[in-house]
Amino acid sequence: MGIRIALAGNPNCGKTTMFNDLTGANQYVGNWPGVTVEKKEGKYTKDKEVVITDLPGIYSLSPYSPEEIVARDYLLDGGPDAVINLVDATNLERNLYLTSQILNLGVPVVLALNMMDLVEKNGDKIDVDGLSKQLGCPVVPTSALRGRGMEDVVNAAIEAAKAKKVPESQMKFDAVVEEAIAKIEGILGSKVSSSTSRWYAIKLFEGEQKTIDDLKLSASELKAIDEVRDAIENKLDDDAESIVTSERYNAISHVIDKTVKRSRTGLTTSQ
Ligand code: BGO
Repeated sequence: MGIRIALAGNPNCGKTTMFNDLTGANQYVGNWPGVTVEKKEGKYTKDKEVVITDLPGIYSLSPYSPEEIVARDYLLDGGPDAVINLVDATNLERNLYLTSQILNLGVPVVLALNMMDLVEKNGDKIDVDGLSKQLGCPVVPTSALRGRGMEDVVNAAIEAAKAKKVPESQMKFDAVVEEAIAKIEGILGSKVSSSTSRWYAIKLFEGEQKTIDDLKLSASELKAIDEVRDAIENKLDDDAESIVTSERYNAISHVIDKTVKRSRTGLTTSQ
């Protein structure tokens, strides 16, 4: 049996460049079932047993665009054996927003810290080991443009896939929000696997209709979840979706503070 690796990341993080580096001419293009979103797959040039799927470039795994739905359904439904999540390392804070969601999907993840050539050129420093500890997954510096780190990142993904090692992220929300998520995980019980329960609990806390529909929860379970959400919304005087978004950015800021040293006022995106 071959190994399936998905490439996921924000638009412009270098996914196409990396996909071309890894697959060369061994590419086939089609559509994802039922939608007009392009699906690109290819065989890894160094090992034809490894199939690489290029997911559409997205900023989030919310269900608001066909691209986001395609990506999250593929990842949640056990499509890939591992995900390489590319981030533009010159824009780490924004790119980690998607990462913070991918880490909860119950799939092995390797973070490709792409555009490291630019980070180095800018004189900025990223503590790769520290970042790996915070995110709870392997982190590999890469430069897809220069073909650097390509073999290392695929090898890390193959290893993670074989070990079925899902991330153990240290990124946590404020205690009251964590408590609410834990309560919802309790309500879910064994309806979802333990490796995906945080993902589903967060989505139910947000009141996301797609997840409510997918999980076919009973009226009493939904009522219990509504009560948990209402209590926190009242306490924090905000809606649950906004609460989760700001908690994600707070957790990301904490990670950045611990792992990134900027030489100037900020990491830049200049080429
Ligand atoms: C242009 N380092 C650097 N420096 N650049 C990179 C790297 C890297 O590691 N990886 C990718 N890029 P895509 P998505 C461009 O096209 O792969 C560059 O959306 C230009 N084009 O070369 O397309 C890559 O698939 C003119 O840059 O990303 C590309 O994820 C001037 O990042 C861009 C400058 O890569 C996006 C850049 C005509």
